[in-house]
Amino acid sequence: MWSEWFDRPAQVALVEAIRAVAAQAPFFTPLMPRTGKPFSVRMTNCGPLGWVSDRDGYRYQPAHPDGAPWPPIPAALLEAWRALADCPVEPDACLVNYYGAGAKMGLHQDRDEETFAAPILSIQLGDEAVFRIGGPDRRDKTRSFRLRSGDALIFGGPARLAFHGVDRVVAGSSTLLPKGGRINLTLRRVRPF
Ligand code: MD6
Ligand code: FE
Repeated sequence: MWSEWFDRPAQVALVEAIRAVAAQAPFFTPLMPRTGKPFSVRMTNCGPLGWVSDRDGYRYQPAHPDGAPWPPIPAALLEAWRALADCPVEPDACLVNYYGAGAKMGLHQDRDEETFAAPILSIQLGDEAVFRIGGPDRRDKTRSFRLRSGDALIFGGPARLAFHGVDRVVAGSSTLLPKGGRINLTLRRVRPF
């Protein structure tokens, strides 16, 4: 983990870049497969592929549920990937999660990608998260720690398939987003290389 890999001006610039992404690809509320229960986290994507979830299941697809292709991944994020991911190919998906008041994410594994050879790069903006991580089995012991605005984290090697989730977001812990809340960006490689 790199604490504050992005300094405050870089965080401000990233928020602007994400606003531009969301202007083209508005945040949507994903639904749990089968039950149709809404996630508390709102999502959008940039890059050739984007992750979506609805009654039909979880998947990556080239377009927003509205039908428009996802906008490109902002240059500053691709730069961070090149600096941190130790991966010979570019990411082809970037999931943007927004946590408003009370939003959280249950323990899960990221395994919808077609390859697990690339790591996932996770970037935090805004309010602090209490992040929980365990092992490759759901029953493995977990531990939790705080992720702060500007932090960057690589999920690679054995951690690539570790169960993880967000217990809660600490309201008022950052002044980056005027209306509060937390943005998490995850850069991923979906297609094999
Ligand atoms: C979050 N992050 O931090 C949720 N997944 O809001 C994830 O689910 C995640 O941070 C895979 C790799 C890194 C992550
Ligand atoms: Fe995840």
